Amino acid sequence: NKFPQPTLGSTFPEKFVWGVATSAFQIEGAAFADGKGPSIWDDFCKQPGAIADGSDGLLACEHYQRWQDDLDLVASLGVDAYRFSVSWPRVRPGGAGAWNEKGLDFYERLVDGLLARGIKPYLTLNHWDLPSELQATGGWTDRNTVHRFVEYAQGIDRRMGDRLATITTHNEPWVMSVLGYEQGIFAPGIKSRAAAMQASHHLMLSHGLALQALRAQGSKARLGIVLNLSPVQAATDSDADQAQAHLEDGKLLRWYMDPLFKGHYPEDVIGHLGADAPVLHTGDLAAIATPMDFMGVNYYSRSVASANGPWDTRQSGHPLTEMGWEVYPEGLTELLVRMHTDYPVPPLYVTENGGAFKDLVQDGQVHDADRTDYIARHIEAVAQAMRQGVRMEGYMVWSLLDNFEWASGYAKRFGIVHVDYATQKRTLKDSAHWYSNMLHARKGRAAAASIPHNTTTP
Ligand code: GBH
Repeated sequence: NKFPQPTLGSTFPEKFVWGVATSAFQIEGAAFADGKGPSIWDDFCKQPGAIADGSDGLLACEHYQRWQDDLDLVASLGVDAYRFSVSWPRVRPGGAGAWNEKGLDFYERLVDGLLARGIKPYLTLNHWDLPSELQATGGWTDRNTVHRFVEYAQGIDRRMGDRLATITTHNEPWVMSVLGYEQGIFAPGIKSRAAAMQASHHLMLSHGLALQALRAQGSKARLGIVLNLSPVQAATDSDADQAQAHLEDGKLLRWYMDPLFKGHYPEDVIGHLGADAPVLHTGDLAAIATPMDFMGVNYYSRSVASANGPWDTRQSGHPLTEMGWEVYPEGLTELLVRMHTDYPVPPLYVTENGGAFKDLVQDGQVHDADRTDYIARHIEAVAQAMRQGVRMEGYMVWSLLDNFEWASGYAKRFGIVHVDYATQKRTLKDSAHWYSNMLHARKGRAAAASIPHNTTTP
């Protein structure tokens, strides 16, 4: 085998959770089927120039119709877990008011379908597709949205929480707030740093309040959040670059980790923000620091900080993915060890890791050696972190399927399963075969190990 085989036996315990991940807007399609309301991403796709290829999420992978076949595909891979998200406007179209039974039924069937196939459901409540009606009053900048989110969390937990392994409140609050409200390159397309920081605070507050509400109603699921994190390295050892790296680390990592685990926002970042710092109410920080049962990290690359403005990844000397992101697995070890060292973290998962690469489609096969190499090296980076004492519980590939890659549309493919959008045909790429072989081999070893050796047949 030309790919490094991770030594699963020695480093990863038998109960380590291997999975694949998706999100609702990126795969479901059926944007207005069965009573679903519009989300801010349905709206954003209509803004001229917002999506690179002019596409939208109306059809996506048609997962809403094809979910049973897709779950069979997930099962065939031999994974332990499937991470997916619920579309809030599918289950409560206006974000408040009436619930949509057909939407709730869809996710309940999905959860039961996973359990029937022996796969643990890892549910995310908010993977960015806020109901449009809540955006009309300011979206995440409006404190009202916090309370609507808590109700949404309670409704999902009441309906299916008894069958979920975990509930994640938010996927990547940094992306939602900074890319959505400051840079405006993601929905809702706003360009205001003050709005972004207020949105960020409300996302974190709603996370903490949702945890409290779910615990109060006796939720059986383990509860946590998912952050997109990277180690931030200085481009040079000059004082200016080091200072820039410290600030960027403050905005990306400490801005979220400090309130979650230390009960306050980082002072240097608050100072840097000045008048753009968020408005807090008494008790908000205590709510955000509500203990979690697990935490997820989405890791794609490192970040390099330079005082001279954005650092061009092409000068790194490392291979780049189709997104222009460096392939830098060492950064994952560095990040996990740092989280474990600097914060009292609960058990950690890598909830997303993967890359957009050029696939070679040939004779019914899809060759993606770069993706296999990327995944293998990052799994090895997780193993390295575990050997240094980090408590890791699982690893999930982003993504199960090629899908709607947000502002990049369908042009960038992250799947380990290829989707031919003209026919919706799914084809396992070489990386899926590699991942699946590894997981089946592991199951084989586990089964062999559980056969009692010293028994004699009568
Ligand atoms: C995730 O976000 C999303 O959760 C998922 O829905 C999405 O499909 C997937 O990643 C792939 O994009 O320019 O080198 O500094 C990823 C969050 C934040 C990761 C910005 C890359 C910039 C890398 N991204 N980050 S770089």
